[in-house]
Amino acid sequence: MKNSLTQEQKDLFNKQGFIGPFKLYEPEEAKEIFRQIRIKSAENSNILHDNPLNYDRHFDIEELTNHICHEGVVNRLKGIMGDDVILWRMEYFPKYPGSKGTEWHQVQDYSYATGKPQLIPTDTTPGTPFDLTVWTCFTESTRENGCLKLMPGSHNEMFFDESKNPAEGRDELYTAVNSDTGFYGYNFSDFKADPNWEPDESKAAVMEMKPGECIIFSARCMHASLPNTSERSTRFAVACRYVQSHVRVYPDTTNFRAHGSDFDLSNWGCVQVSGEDKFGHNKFRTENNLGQPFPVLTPTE
Ligand SMILES: O=C(O)CCC(=O)C(=O)O
Repeated sequence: MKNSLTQEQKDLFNKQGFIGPFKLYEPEEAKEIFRQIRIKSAENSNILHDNPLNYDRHFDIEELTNHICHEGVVNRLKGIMGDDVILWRMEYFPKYPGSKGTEWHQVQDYSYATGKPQLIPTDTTPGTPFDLTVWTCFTESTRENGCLKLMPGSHNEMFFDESKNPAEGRDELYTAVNSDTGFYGYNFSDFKADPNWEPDESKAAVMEMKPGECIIFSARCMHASLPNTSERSTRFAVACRYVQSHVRVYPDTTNFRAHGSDFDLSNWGCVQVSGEDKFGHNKFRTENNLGQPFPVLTPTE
């Protein structure tokens, strides 16, 4: 199988909580994809949820329809999560010149957003993550323009508690003014399990990356990014979030609320990027809003 992980890479993932960078696209190809994403993101006629954060644009931008199913992503995920893999969500992470860094955070079931879990696992295997993020950079990602940072080994202990109530960020607490916090409307430090604890920056892995490279990480692994202190260099990444198929996604939820947005989930569905659904917990979509099928791999590819 092309682009699967070696045993050594799987062991490293288990130790660190992340693995990469891996090249998915040549730099020139990645820059062209970014150009297309920028042009097409301005056009909302086929968008699934009309929202400023550009959630789930794999439903109306062909390059992202293909990206979520990229064999360099899916085959590596299979090595960690097993054969049955679902994409449940995708979002943009731009960092413009002058933007703040993203605060350190750790996420387990995404309940920080509303107080309700967005993921409920039903059949976990100890030591195997049920949720993984693939963070792909379509521009250069440098110390100057705000590259990603990860804290190796932090996936083994939760330093943040998503069940806490933040001082701002949720529903009526969200305002356009506080959207410019270090975490998209929230101060993630409100969720610290011990308010006096501080992460040890000297242990952080600072991930400078070329356009077209990706990192795979567990959201339980503490992650953040540097501020963009450059004059003109935008850093643009796309985070694709995948789960094992036993996970109930957006359980008992008709509307998804986070970061000042509220989306009706009626036309939303997960995408089975590998294997099959043996649980029947979730809704699925097999094509995007343009009628293009998601290009799911055959088992041997
Ligand atoms: O790109 C960033 O600055 C943060 C990314 C992040 O928090 C995520 O992908 O979950």
